[in-house]
Amino acid sequence: MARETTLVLIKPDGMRRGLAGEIILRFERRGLELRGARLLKIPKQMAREHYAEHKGKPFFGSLVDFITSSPVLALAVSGESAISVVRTMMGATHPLDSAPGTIRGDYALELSENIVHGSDSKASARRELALFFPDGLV
Ligand code: IDP
Ligand code: MG
Repeated sequence: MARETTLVLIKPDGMRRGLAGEIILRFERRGLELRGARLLKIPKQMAREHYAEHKGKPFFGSLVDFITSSPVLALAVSGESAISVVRTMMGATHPLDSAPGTIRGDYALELSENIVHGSDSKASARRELALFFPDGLV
């Protein structure tokens, strides 16, 4: 048990559909705390860096194109076991496998447009938070 901070991105599809408020509400109601928020259109090079683990996979190019297609909301979300709690709240990567009650299970159907990103480990969270919040958190 430990307090953690994780990076959440409300992806371009989530922003275009006006779901940012609902998603933030879910995290806040769960007891998680916002320690950073940044609305930005991700530059291509930054997207390649963010998704570096997927470099070389067939969907890498379309993933980078999609995440850079319009603004995202980057959030630093803190709380007890925040990394795994947020992943559980997001649901499975493919929305068709995501349970009802999860963000993807309630709002998405397509793998490539699955609304949210959340760091998948302590190492990823550290790396991704540094990329999106280079000046640190409040
Ligand atoms: P995650 O977002 O649940 O951590 P990852 O495996 O890290 O899932 O993949 C990053 C994102 O890339 C996914 O959220 C999804 O939108 C997209 N993606 C993953 N696998 C595929 C695929 O096989 N084809 C197309 N897009 C994919
Ligand atoms: Mg991932």
